[in-house]
Amino acid sequence: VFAETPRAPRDPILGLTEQFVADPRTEKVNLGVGVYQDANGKVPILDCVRTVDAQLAAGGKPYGYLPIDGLPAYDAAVKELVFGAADHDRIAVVQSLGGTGALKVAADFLKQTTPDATVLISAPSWENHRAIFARAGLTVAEYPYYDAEHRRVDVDSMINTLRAAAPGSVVVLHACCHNPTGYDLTADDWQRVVDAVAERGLVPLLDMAYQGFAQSLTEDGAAVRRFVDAGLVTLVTTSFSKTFSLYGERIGALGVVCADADEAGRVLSQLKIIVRTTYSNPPTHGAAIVASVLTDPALRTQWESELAGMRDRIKQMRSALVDGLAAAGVTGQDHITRQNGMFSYSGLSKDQMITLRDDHAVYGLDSGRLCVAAINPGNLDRVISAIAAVAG
Ligand code: PLP
Ligand code: TYF
Repeated sequence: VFAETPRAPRDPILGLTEQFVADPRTEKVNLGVGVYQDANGKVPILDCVRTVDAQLAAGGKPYGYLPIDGLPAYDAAVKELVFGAADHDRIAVVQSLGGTGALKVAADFLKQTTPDATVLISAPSWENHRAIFARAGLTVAEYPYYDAEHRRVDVDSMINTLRAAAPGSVVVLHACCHNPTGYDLTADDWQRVVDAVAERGLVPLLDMAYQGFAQSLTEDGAAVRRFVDAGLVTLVTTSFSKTFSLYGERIGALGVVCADADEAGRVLSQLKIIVRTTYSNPPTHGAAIVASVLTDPALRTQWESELAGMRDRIKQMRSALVDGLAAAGVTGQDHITRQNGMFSYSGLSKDQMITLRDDHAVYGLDSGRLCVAAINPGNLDRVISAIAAVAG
């Protein structure tokens, strides 16, 4: 039956990691996949996570099934973190398998409720956005975002496209730390987007995989609150993969802000059917960790400081990269410090990225995206000299 099954292409990002792992060169540096590493090049285990892990192990709690929509304490904590003071009764939340799982549940729900809607994603966007919504059967199109010439967001073109979109179109927005470019909207830009979405009757979906990696938890969550405060029905997908360094635990959430509590109850009932027919109910451990940290004041404070530590380290590496490149004769790289989050659209061409990989063992994406969160004092000089060699 599968004799004619074609071989699918590798995931362009995760496939690159396979290539990196197979590379025998010892000086190799992986700036491909978006994983934060500490100053020693290790994926950190946060101290707040270690503490809760030890408590959970000592508690010896059995691994029973969670409710379909997830651990109640977790869902409540997510509402508080993501939506702040908004009326929680009109928000339907389900725990999800990371941010990706939240996007998938959202995509299936949108296909069920608005099957003919077009989903607009940024040009460029995280490639999985297109793949997830297309696979759910929705039409995917793009709105302009990145202005390569000026190395910034082309917000005027973005707004023009939103204003011309068919009412009911879904607009996928990166709440902060845009992946892949690193360029975010300003507060004024966000207000223009909210106004365009409201006036045109579009459906906003904010994907927030990096809350706290740009400025702070509050500032990075401001875009979500802007849409909610404007009275718009809004979908939010959130992830704790990066912010808790819990990549493999697959812990995230989908929140749907509805018109009122009754609508939220009906929406939740539909989301639960999608979950039940996809994986029945979510895993226990990541939710227990995140819920405990978010609800215990001391652990919460500790987490916020560890999150700030990751954020600050990335910013230091951005500055060091710009300074080092300037010292190596590659000037005009200030855009790297204007970007937020784990990624930098370096401005390097596909050919330069391939040379970087082939001749210097520095792995980034063909688009020019580099994961600056994987740069550390031990590999910084190699990264600088490699970029200087291909850009010079
Ligand atoms: N959305 C964006 C924009 C991302 O960059 C990522 C990164 O992994 C995700 C969603 C998915 O996150 P997760 O690993 O939690 O599925
Ligand atoms: O963009 C990244 O590198 C991260 C990690 O299919 C990732 O978001 C990459 C590809 C993928 C899933 C996660």
